[in-house]
Amino acid sequence: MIDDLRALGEAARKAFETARDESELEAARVEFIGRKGKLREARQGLGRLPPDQRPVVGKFVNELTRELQALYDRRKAALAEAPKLEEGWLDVTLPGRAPRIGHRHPVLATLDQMVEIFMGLGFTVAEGPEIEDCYHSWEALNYPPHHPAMDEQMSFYISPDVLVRSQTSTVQIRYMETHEPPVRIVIPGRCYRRDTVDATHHHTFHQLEGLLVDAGVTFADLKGTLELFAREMYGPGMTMRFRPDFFPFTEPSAEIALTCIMCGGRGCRVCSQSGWLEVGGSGVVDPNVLTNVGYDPEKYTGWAFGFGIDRLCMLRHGIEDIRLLWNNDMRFLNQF
Ligand code: 2U9
Repeated sequence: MIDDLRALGEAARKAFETARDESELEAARVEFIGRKGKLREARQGLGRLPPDQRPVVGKFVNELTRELQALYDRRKAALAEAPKLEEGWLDVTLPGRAPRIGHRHPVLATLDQMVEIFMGLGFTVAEGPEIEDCYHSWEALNYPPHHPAMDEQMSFYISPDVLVRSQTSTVQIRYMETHEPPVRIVIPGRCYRRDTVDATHHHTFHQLEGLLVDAGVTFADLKGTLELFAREMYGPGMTMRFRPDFFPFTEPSAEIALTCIMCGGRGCRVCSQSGWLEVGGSGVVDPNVLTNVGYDPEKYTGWAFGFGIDRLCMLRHGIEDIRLLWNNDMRFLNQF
């Protein structure tokens, strides 16, 4: 009988210790120490034993019952204290989930590279608001009232005097209003135009403009600076072409073209067989603009330039449709 009880005790201990949740533990309790459980049966069988064995076996049954009841209580408390295990087993040997590491958008990476080159040339970065008034957008930049050059900018108006900026030139005005020469800044930033979206146009795009104002500054400095920039950005074989252009805020003004990045200047479909790609504009700051910000145009001269960053990014990577940059398709963006 004692041997049977020992085996029963072993089975009960194992059942309590390995119960994985409260229902398994409850099933073990009912089986071994419940009102109709195996220990109860054993206690009822005591009467059939020879009288001299009853006290020994009875004591054994009592001790086993106490031990198993204590074991059950401990296991029940342990399961109650580990609610996380109820939601599923935590397998600490599983490899963790690596956080997804992002990367810069190709347009911003292009912008950073450009800014870095100009910082190496002694320029600092200035920034300003994307929502502007008409004074900083037009008047201060020497646009005569109702001049058709404003139509070219295809601006989004919020009210008759408030618009989202169509060029970062507004920031140059704001910077000069609050700083004295010498000025040597680049302005990277987002701009907006009421353009119909197609493969080469987007309503939201990025510019990098630069401005240098000091005593004795000439157009030759502008050419030297931009040529150096082009070689830093695209390699020593890169050349720049300047052709006369018109902007209300610069006089003289020049369109900037680069040796075609696709064909190296030999002529291809991307550059319409010309060997050149137009990437921006530049010029000597109009004296009226300097006067508008309170600088003496007899004392100071300056030059400015502007690049379309999205366009430079497309050329750099051979991207043929600007929409690919902005529809947030990670399969596309992850290539850069
Ligand atoms: C001030 C004075 C002069 C900045 C300039 C351009 C010419 C130009 C284009 C580049 C590509 C616009 O995004 S784009 O289409 N920019 O052609 N920008 S001169 O000249 C300035 C700016 C501010 C006060």
